[in-house]
Amino acid sequence: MRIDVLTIFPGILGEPLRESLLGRAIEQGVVDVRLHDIRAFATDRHHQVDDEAYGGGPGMVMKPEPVFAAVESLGEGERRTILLSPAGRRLDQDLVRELAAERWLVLVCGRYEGVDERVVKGLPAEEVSIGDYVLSGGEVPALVVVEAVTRLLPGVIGREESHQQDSFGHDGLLDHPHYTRPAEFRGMSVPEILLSGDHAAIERWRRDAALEKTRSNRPDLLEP
Ligand code: JAH
Repeated sequence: MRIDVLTIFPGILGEPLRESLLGRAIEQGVVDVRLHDIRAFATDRHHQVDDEAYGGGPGMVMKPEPVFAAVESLGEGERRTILLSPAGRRLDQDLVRELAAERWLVLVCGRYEGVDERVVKGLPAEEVSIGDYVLSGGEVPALVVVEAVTRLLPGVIGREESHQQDSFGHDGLLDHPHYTRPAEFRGMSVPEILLSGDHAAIERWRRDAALEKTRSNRPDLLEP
């Protein structure tokens, strides 16, 4: 899969993309992530990428021309273009799976008070939000999309870890609690059953514990 990320701060993404599972996936060529500096596509003397808002008010707006020029520099092809935006469709594991099935994604990161609406209308771009909170730009959300999508690509996660996806993915529950050594830590014991070696009983305990955690932390996930 190819993912192009358009941003005025490519440095925010550079290092995280080189680390850990994501770094390995890129190195192995499972995913081809390309960073592009939107400012390099501004044609004026000062490479200006923002301007005042029509209608007035504080804060600047990201200009459309450099964004369009950056997207058009990528060439043509079947792809999904996404603008990370607090006004977007909420990212969840269903959308992540949908995106992971694509061949090519283009992620546009806004800054300032927001991006000129003609980017949404004209590119066109789908708006995607990673949650209802305010950030300073779309770079961290873009990294979230890249990581969530890359984990699902064939060959990125081995058998051991693939179990983990079921926790959120298929039964729609939170994961069960996890324990490792020591069996007692600061007066807190690991549930006996997990030390019993009775795999059927452990499986039942994990189901119940997942359901209980979901009831407690995310009752909304259990609603019909
Ligand atoms: C902030 C452009 N869903 C989280 C999110 C995504 C994008 C932005 N904020 C929050 C954002 C400023 C400018 C995008």
